[in-house]
Amino acid sequence: MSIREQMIDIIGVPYDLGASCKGGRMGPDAFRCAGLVTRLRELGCDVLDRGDVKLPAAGEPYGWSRTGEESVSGSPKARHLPEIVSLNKRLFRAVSGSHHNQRIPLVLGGDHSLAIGSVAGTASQLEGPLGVIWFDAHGDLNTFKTTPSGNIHGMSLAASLGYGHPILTKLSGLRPKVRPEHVVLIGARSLDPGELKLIQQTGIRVFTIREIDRIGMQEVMQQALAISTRDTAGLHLSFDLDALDPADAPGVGTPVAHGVRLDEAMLAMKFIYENGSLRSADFVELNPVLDLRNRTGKAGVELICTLFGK
Ligand code: Z70
Ligand code: MN
Ligand code: MN
Ligand code: MN
Repeated sequence: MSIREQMIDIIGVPYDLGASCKGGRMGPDAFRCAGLVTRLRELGCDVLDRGDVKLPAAGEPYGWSRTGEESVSGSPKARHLPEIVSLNKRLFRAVSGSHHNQRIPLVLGGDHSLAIGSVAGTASQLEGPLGVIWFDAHGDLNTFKTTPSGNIHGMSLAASLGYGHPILTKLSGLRPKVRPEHVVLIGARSLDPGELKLIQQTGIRVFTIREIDRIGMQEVMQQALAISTRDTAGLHLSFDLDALDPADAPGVGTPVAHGVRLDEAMLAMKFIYENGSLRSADFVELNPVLDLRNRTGKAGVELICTLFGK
């Protein structure tokens, strides 16, 4: 397939408020240092680096919680809730703006709680339903009621589906942003009891590592793209780098053994590119503090370049 002229807006979200492990706040710059913009331009993409979505400095009246912990109506804690809500509203506007300019938002994290704003922004700009492919070692399908940690990065897919506290699910409008029958989770190997229950209840298609090993990434992606693009108006890719094997991606907060190998993930990106439905993407959970010579940042750049036609 020949390379399309693709117009990409890079949007950084340099925060790790949704994660226990700190350092993800430097993720966006680590992607940039690995040459992301230059590499995409070499492919023929029209790339604008829009800089970072930022919160006002602490102390300004935007609800920075002093303790960083909020207890909401009897539920377990959701840590840094006001900041994460504010950040996602800003990201929602940035992502919506990119679509308005006919550009593809490429959101760099930062922790995975940013997907709440990113998915909502893309969903708000499509003519029909949104399909989502979510690469992750985890499910990110917890709610305030089921979370074992209080970390909002473990709740972002649930929130996008309309499950959880209204402050997250109704961040931008009342309706769920995506329907379970259009969602695919790939690479999952660390799911909590409440997440397994929600998967059963909703029927979300999950491709575990075991299934990838059994049927191969080509078959996985054929099925994943069929599910996420059938009767949808476009596709969002949310790629948590901890989906990858820790040997290929050591720079993540919560590495989980036996992940997706980089060559398998590259193949997956190639299939998404060839499908042609991609409208937006996140690459998240890059933690340069834990990385080895930016290996994970470079892996992310290779994945992104393949996603855009390398
Ligand atoms: C767990 C939780 C998570 C990433 C950890 C972990 C979630 N399910 N996500 N690291 N990237 O706390 O909800
Ligand atoms: Mn995640
Ligand atoms: Mn994860
Ligand atoms: Mn394997």
